[in-house]
Amino acid sequence: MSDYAKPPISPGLISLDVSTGSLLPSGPTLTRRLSDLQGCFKNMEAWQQEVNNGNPIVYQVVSSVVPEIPRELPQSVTTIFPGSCDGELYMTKGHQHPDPQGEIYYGLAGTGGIIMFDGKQTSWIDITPGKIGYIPPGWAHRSINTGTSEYKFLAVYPGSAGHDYQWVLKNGMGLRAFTKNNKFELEEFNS
Ligand code: M6P
Ligand code: ZN
Repeated sequence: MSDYAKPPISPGLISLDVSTGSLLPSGPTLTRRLSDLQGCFKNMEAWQQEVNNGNPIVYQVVSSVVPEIPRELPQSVTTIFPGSCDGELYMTKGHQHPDPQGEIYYGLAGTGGIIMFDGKQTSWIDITPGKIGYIPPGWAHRSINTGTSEYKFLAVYPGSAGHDYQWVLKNGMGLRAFTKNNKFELEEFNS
């Protein structure tokens, strides 16, 4: 498996293949199956059934060799596969940054969006290839594939930011994204 580079890191070029979502050179790749998204989907029975019945891959994250440590600027390419669980669209776990730092997501392929939540206000941003979504400090963020093909985006974030998943499990994300009768719908998180 590829690993992160060890500081001090030399200036370098990274090639991004948009069709495969791969980086060269690349760091670790993370694969999240439906079972890794425990507590994320509204219909927990449907989630459990689909975990028992094949446990599909929901998304993959390919990291660059730049490590998640203070003052570095890591990047990653996330591919969310198309799909839904009882209508709730495939998504990332979603996280808050323990060190409140901003982040950008740049759309590479497919159609998707970002749900953001600061504990009070919610926001939805559509992402398509060429669009940049800005995540301000203090806003938890979750990505959604709203289409029928793979949704890919590049993330760039400060190495000190970190990932707090418990915050999302405790506070929710403000909104949920569904496909109903082939139409995209956003609903209040606890409706
Ligand atoms: C983006 C970045 C990563 C994050 C990944 C998956 O690539 O924000 O830091 O890990 O999306 O999101 P999550 O960690 O919420 O599963
Ligand atoms: Zn983040």
